[in-house]
Amino acid sequence: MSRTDGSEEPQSGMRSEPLVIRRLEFLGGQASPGGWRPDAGLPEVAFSGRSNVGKSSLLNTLVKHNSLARVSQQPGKTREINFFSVNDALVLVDLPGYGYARVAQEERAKWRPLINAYLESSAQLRGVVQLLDVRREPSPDDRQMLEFLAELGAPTIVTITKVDKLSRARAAARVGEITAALGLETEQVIPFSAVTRAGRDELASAIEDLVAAPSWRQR
Ligand SMILES: Nc1nc2c(ncn2[C@@H]2O[C@H](COP(=O)(O)OP(=O)(O)O)[C@@H](O)[C@H]2O)c(=O)[nH]1
Ligand SMILES: [Mg+2]
Repeated sequence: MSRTDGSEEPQSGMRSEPLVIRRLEFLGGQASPGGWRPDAGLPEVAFSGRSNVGKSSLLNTLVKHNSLARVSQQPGKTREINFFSVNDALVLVDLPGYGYARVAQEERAKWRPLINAYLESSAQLRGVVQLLDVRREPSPDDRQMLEFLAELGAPTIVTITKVDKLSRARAAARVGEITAALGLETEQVIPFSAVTRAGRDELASAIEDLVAAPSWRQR
């Protein structure tokens, strides 16, 4: 699932496209708190959201490579934390989707300790991308996750997914409502669509900035 692609050199006079993927590698999955995970050598950026929010589609759009989403959708793998290295420079961390109504209570009890242990203990974590669906009210699980990230002090980017499902005006209004309801800063919030690819480059730039900054844990 690696690729080497020399065809994406920036044209003279143009700003280089953010986060051009030259090499993408699935490192493996973590199934339980304290279980196997890859060595924490590279900066990590994690992706969090409820099931069906569009996380696999967003990751796919971000890296322009469908292998990543394929791994993330394998049965069993969706309950694990999946790690992907990008250009041998950073690691994208796909956290299990939470809060799906059809998931048994017992299953639901597992994701939070796994996710929380990852977020609390990962020394190279530089930030978290939290996904919210433009058409849905943020769930209690969404709010708990954002509160947990705020308590940790982890830099958080919020992407509002599936904005193509609403008219431009309606989507902008919903983004404003969600931002206000959750007390977010406008600069933290990126409207996103995997269908139109709106927000892809903005998200990629924001991730580059997170990776370039020193870890908030060392500040
Ligand atoms: N219209 C539209 N549909 C989307 C978008 N992102 C995801 N979807 C759809 O929403 C469903 C769930 O997407 P998926 O990426 O698998 O969500 P995940 O469970 O969070 O990984 C699928 O039917 C996708 O095709 C988007 O930006 N626009
Ligand atoms: Mg998925």
